Amino acid sequence: MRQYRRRPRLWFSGAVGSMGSSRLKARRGRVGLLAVLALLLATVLVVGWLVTGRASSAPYAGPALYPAPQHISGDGAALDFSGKVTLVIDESTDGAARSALDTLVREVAREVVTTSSAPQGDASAAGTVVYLGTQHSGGGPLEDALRGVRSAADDGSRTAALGRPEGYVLATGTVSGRPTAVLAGADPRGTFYAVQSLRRLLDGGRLAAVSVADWPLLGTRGVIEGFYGFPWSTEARSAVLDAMARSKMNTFVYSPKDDPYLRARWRDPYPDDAIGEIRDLVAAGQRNHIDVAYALSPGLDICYSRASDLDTAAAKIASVHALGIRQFVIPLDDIGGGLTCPEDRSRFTAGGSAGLAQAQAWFLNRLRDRLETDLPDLAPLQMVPTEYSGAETSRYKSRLGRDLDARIVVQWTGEEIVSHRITSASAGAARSTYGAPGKPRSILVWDNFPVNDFAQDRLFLSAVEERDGDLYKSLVGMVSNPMIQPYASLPGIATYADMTWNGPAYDPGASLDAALADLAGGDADALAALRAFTDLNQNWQLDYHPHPAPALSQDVDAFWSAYRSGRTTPAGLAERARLLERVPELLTHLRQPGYATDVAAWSAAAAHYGTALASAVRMLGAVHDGDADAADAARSATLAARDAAVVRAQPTLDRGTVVAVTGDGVVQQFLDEALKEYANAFGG
Ligand code: LTM
Repeated sequence: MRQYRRRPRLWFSGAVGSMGSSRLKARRGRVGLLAVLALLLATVLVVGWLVTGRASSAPYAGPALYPAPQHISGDGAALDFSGKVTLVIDESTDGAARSALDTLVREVAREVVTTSSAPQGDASAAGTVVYLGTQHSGGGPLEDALRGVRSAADDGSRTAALGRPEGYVLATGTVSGRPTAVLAGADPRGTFYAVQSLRRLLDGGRLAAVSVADWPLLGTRGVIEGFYGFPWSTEARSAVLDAMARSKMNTFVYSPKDDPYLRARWRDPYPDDAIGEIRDLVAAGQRNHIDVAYALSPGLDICYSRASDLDTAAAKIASVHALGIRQFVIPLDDIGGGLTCPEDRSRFTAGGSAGLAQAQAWFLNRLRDRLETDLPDLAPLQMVPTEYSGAETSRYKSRLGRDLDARIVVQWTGEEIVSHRITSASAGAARSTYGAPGKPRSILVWDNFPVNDFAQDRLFLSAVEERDGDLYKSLVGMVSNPMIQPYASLPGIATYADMTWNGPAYDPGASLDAALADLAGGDADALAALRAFTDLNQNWQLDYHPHPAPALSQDVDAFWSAYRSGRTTPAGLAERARLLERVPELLTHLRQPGYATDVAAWSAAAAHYGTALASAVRMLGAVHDGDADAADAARSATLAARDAAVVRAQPTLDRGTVVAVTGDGVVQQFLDEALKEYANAFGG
């Protein structure tokens, strides 16, 4: 069992000023590096063969693949996608995968030809050939090509990948003299994921020699829009689903607490405009191989035993099913602890919370049976219990576990509502707690990461951490409840995808850094700003984080240590301050323009803190030089910028306009200490 350990996160501590280097130098370096790698590769292969008597895989040397695959090697051939590319795609191949591949290849290739059979004749005429399809046992061009790019060392993992749900193989090589890539899925979704991996691995128009055999460890991986506050817009949901697909997530649960037709007015049918939004969401899901689940939350005023409420819930579900939704959840979280109607009080007599569990199980079992008859194509029904956290038993949980149909999946948030850690031991215990004797319950984690509805003045931009790597052994899935700000949630969601795809290989720091680089889309200045801004907003678990703003803290510590020992102060802090001043503008260059809008109040505060830091550094220089006038002017600028950073600027749905809090107190502490130095020198 591997545990994600919390450790100082200093991923962004590199000099913030160094951006860009000579392309020529980089290319020369790359050629040299390739020669060394080729030599190494040959040595490894020969030694591997001599020692084991079997073929060994070559190390892969291209861009890193996220989520980390189960198996990747450098077997095969490097391919050029910048010239002519021939796509060989059987007509039965998944539409989303075809269209994703077509779009991707057209971004880099000079000419794209699509055909359904293997190219014949002159080997050079087809350019680079790409086979895409879902593996059929019956054979065909895809299977022939897969045999053609066979790698003895990778045979076992390829067979494993193509035998598992959502698995895929991406292999390169030469087939009949033609440079060839084969993208083969175990099923349509796996085929789509092969294309997503190709997207990550393509470096401009080049693909390094690579052989990937991959599959997810956890079945359900996704996002639950389950927070309080402004529900996301249709455009934002569509952007989030597109990003989820790039990270191979497969589920989006629609459960915004402030959609009235889902909770407060759950009995009312959706009006046309609102149902249109759900229709758009389903379309985004279909385009991205993401199952959209709908959560109906009747718990505020339902009468569990009343036939008309059962009919209404079934009808509401049917109305959404008509849009193409096939997964349903009944969240009963955050409701009162009692029964609201006299019929329930006289029927469910177990007493207190056990009576509530009895009523809920009664209703849910009937709803499940009804849906099975009326809508037989549904995924297993899911529910969120009223006591949805903690693996310890209670009267409510044991009654629910005993009475609730064993086929209903329970959503659970871990040991706490916002769980610092989620361990396999606790997930295993929850299976028993919410199950019947001898029948452990299927549990899906509703993970309150990186949700900020309980602290709407904050952004939580860290990677997900401290989830056991082997949780996939105890759970059917995990979904992340994100922030009210959809675009700002994207990097955190990407780390969540990495953690759920391959828990044992998950590295929070590397995963977050890759997500930020992806969002910056190759703009080095924007990436530097994004990293500096992310650093200021790390403390998701408000009461817990031991390393506030780690990179800024490192610069502050280095500054004080030099200043107090009379050495020349390092440039890092002043450079970071100048970068922070540019954050609002630089964030508008990200691939997702919505990010800058989402975080506008926080990035404005960061910019003011940048000005305050820069002014304070100037003030300390003047203090050191004994220049009272200069110190005075810098002090006034420091105070003005500090005040500007704490104006009310962030609107909320239910708490008015709040101050956007950033920097985890590190800036304020630096300013306080700097102002003390001024006071010691000049009084005041
Ligand atoms: O976590 C659950 C099951 N319910 C609510 C969420 O809707 C809310 O977003 C989070 C965080 O505040 N807490 C809850 O209790």
